[in-house]
Amino acid sequence: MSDERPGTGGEVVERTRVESRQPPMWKVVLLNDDYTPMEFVVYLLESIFEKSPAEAYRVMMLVHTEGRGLCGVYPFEIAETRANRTEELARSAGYPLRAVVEED
Ligand code: TYC
Repeated sequence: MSDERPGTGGEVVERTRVESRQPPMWKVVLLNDDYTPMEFVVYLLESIFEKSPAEAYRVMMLVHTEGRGLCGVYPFEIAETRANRTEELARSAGYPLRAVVEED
């Protein structure tokens, strides 16, 4: 009787999972605070994270009620750049808004 288990008969065993060869992705997570105006957060989500007005409002309200919310998932450099631009714009407007990058 032949052994039908893969990898026991000298054949090449191919990996079928492709995910592990992709570069890791990174989340940009927006944090709530008591000072940044809602309209300013909506504006940042539209201009930096390319959200529609409705989606930007939804994410802003999620952060406002839950404490944190996902802005998007990107390769590391894009995630870092968008998080930095978010905090820079907030800082220059005088707001303490935080956007953090986390591995997906
Ligand atoms: N909590 C803020 C307010 O009541 C609004 C806000 C939403 C702030 C989302 C930050 O990431 C944030 N003005």
